[in-house]
Amino acid sequence: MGVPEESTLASGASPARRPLLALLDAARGHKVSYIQVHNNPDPDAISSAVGLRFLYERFLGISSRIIFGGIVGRAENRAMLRLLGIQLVPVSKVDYTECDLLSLVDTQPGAGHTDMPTGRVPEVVIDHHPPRKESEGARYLDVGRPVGATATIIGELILRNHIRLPRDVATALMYGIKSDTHDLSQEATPTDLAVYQMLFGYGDTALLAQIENARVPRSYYAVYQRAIENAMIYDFASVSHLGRIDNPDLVAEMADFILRCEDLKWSLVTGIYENTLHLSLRGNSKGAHAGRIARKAVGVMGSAGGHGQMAGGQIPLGECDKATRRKIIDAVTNLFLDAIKAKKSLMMSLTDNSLVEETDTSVDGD
Ligand SMILES: [Mn+2]
Repeated sequence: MGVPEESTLASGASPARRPLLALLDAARGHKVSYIQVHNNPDPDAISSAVGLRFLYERFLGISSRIIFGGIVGRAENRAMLRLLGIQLVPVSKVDYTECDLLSLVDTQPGAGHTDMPTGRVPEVVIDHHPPRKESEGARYLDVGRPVGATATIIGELILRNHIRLPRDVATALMYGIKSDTHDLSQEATPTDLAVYQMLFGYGDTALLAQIENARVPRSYYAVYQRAIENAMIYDFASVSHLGRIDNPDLVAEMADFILRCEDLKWSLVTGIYENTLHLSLRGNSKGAHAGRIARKAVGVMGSAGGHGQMAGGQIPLGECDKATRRKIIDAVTNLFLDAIKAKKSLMMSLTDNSLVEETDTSVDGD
């Protein structure tokens, strides 16, 4: 199968084929390939890496290691790795000097949430986040396209060229698109929908459902409890600090959860994982500039990035004491509320006012 398809590809230069040929040209001839995702990778990052690895293997015979910093914490993401047989290698276990083909997906060099040697220009960068200066110089660069997921870009490269996709790769890409676009609603473009539809023919929806409904530990409910109890509403925004967490993905999950409250336009959640303050920001209005707001909230203390309605950031805390940590968290809260022009005096806890008449919940009645 490989040979005819490759020759068909090489002979054509239709607009759909051009990007794939350019990508393969950039990667061709290399021997040691690392595909790097951002720290604490999400399904979009993981699936994009899986898709790119498939392309390198299929057309160039290059096998790749998918490398990452941080941890894979979220139950769904762990289920994705387990059920689709995906192996990730920690960046601490690899030697960049051995790698002659470095590809970054769903992130770019210089991004605060991507641990990699400074100054190393990757050969390939594919990311739907806004372009960064550090990406310039990559031999193949596809950044900042207004699509909801990087998996959409990779899926399009594959499917527009009528390449058959293995079931696990297709399922991974479906989950990547679905999770980065909130089930194809938020920030999903016609391209995301079209690629998802094409993937549908190859993927396994039963497996996808199994990933999405992954079992969770009891500690997960304790985090929900903390997120709710600590959530304060200021005007039209909620801010909740989780304190220490054992999985940095929890800030994003709780930010999404709280934003469902009908009174809110913004939700900010912070948590401390391994001496770093992680923050996640979600906005639900069309013109939300979450990335810009997150950068203002972090200020000079750390780094942040994101797109329209979703953003994240990190502030290194080092060994600072409790009082200093408190000051930093207060500063983030204030900078955030100033950036969105929320009135700090209009403050109440999330669950205030939401208690409608007390209903009888006793179980020993009757
Ligand atoms: Mn993404």
